[in-house]
Order: sequence, then structure tokens, then C-alpha cells
Amino acid sequence: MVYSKKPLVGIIMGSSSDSRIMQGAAEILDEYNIKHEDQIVSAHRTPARLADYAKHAEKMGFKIIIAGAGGAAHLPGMIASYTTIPVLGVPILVYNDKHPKKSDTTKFSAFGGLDSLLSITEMPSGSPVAAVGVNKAGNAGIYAMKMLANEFPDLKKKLKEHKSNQHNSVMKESDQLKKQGLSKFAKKKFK
Ligand code: RP5
Repeated sequence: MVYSKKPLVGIIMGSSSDSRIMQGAAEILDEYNIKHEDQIVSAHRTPARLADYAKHAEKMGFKIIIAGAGGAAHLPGMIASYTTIPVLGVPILVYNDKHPKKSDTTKFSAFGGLDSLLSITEMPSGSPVAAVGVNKAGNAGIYAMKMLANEFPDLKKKLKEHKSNQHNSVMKESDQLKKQGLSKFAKKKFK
């Protein structure tokens, strides 16, 4: 089923390097045929574009914006300040592969993603941004689906199926674990 010809979700990220993580949100939405539009909007490198994007998002009629950013992570909060569309932030543990000559230690954010998590969730009162856990872009996709399910009953059905699939896969693994015993099961799983 196609829910809308136009994208219902706007996915934005602060940098192309965030796409490694943000693809998790797109994968879920694609799986359930929910159209999304994806862009890069950098809060510090393209500040004027922030306001333009907010106007664009309103014009497009996005129901939710998923915004991923790492480090100081201003993007979700700034977008939320410009629009009434609900914004769901994805804090990103920066893993910058745009500068391959730098050593591994410079690729990660100093505070392991806590920096972005706090930047996103600690918005001052009156301008809220909801957030998923660090790098949990897939959860942002599922959450967006849940919001859209209020409007599209078929999506609610799909979400129930998703839950029952989760249940079945745990049951299947638990049966295997019980049959094989813990040592054999774990050896096989993590070999
Ligand atoms: C943030 O800085 C971006 O969201 C990204 O997570 C991080 C690093 O950006 P790049 O140096 O990879 O462009 O603004």
C-alpha cells in the first residue's frame, strides 16, 4: 500500500558522514513503503539553509522530521525552533570517515555520543525535540511509523505484525537455546 504520493517524513542530517547511521531510519521506512525525502542540512556550515528547509518541510507537509547530528548537534533543536512539525532527533556518535588520513582516535566524538544526546534532549523549555538513543536511527524510523499509524490504520496493522515478528524470533531463539544448552548456543552464535 502507498500511503501518500508525497513524502510523509523528512530525514535530514548534519553531514554526509551521518548517512552511515541515518540509513537505518530510511531502511525501516522503505520496508513499510513510507515515502521520505532525505537531505543534508548543516546547522553550522549552512545556517541559512536551516530556515529554508523548515519552510520547505512545511510546504511539503511532512508529518515528522527525523534529524540526525553528531557532536554539538544543533540541527534537530534549530529545526524544531523554525517549525511546528514534530522533530525526532538521532544523536550520532561521530565517526568521521571523510578524512581517512587522520588516526582512528580523531574519528570519534570525545564524549562517545553523550554530547549529541544531551545537545538534542536538553532543549530549553518551550521548544521540545524528542530523541532516540545514540545511533538508534532505526528506532526513529519505527517511531515515525507509530506517529503515522494514527492517521493510517493499515500502518497500525503493520506495526502489530512487526511486534509479533519480534515475539516469534525471540521464541525461536529461546527454543534453540533450550535445546542446545547455553555453551553450545553461544559458541555457535558468536563464532
Ligand atoms: C555534525 O558534525 C554532523 O552531524 C556530523 O555528525 C559531525 C561531523 O561532520 P563532518 O565533519 O563529517 O562533516 O555537524
